[in-house]
Amino acid sequence: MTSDLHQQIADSLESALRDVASAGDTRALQVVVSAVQGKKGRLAELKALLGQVGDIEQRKELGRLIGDAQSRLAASITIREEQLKDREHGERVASEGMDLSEFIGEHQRGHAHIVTQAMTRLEDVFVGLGFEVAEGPEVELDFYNFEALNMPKSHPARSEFDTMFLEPGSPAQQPGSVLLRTHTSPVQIRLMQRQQPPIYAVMPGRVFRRDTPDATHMPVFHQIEGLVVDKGITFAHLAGTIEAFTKAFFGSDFTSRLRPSFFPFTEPSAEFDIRRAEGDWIELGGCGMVHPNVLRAGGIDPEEYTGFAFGFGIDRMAKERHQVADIREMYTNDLRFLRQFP
Ligand code: FA5
Repeated sequence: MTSDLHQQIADSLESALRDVASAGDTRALQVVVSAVQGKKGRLAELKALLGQVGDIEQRKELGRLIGDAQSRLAASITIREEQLKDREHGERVASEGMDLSEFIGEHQRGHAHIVTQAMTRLEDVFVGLGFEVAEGPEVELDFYNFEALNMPKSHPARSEFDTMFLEPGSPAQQPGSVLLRTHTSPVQIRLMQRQQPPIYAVMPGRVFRRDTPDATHMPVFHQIEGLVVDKGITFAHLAGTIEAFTKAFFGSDFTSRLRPSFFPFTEPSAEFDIRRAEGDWIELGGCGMVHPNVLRAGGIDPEEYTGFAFGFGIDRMAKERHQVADIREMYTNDLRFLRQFP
């Protein structure tokens, strides 16, 4: 009887291993597994027969053989399962993947979006004027977006920036201290903190406000900040830079004007408008002489250095340059619109 059992153990292991190896997919494997490993599996049935073996040593030995067979079976199931999962994953990826090799022809090649084009051109114009290009984060701290720009907690000008706040990322941060930047001016502070004058830099980027979309407003738009800090910088340098920039970016049939205005971070402050020969004045941005408190927040001595800063709306510049009637048109992603500006 025991030699018979030996044989049966070997046979049922072999047949179970064969079944596992021939399972063609994970579902078929599951069926095989419940048949060979379950209570009704052949090895389990053989184990139940052990009670009939009288000799205790032989019973032990047979028990060990069955245990070994079960371990080998379990190992082969794991290996087969991995193989099948790998194969099925590969097949799924292949079937869901897009064929990016399709040839769409030379004439249908894409091009940069009208706002990206404006941004690149702006950078080119300012690099041509001797400026460097810097960047800062879109998720900002209250400190950089407001506080260091001479807008302490209770400052009324804060309410002009309809701000989107984020949940603080760490328990050390106060609620309301993390936000999506409402302008590119915080990059001024970051730049001053890491670089001593002379500074001649522009800082383009995306900004966010809870503004209702209309012909000239979007809740997500783009600005380019300018910052110059050096010895002996005056308002005349600011006016000259803006005039040079207007001619270079828009062409000689555009003129610019500066209108007195107010920003907490500049003193004096002005608003910057442009127009075509026959057109209406369009507000493009704000500018002014950097407020001494802002220089101090950036670690620069206002007794030694002065500076000017500006912040223009890039989307409005693209709109004016290409005579687009409504700023929202630029974000509907209608190819018929976008293809007009190759
Ligand atoms: C500012 O954001 C100041 N940080 C600008 C500045 C920088 C002043 C440095 C002084 C020194 P203002 O909120 O006016 O200012 O926005 C500047 C420009 O961004 C506007 O003139 C306009 O061209 C553009 N802009 C403002 N809101 C929107 C909007 N919702 N959609 C599109 N463009 C906008």
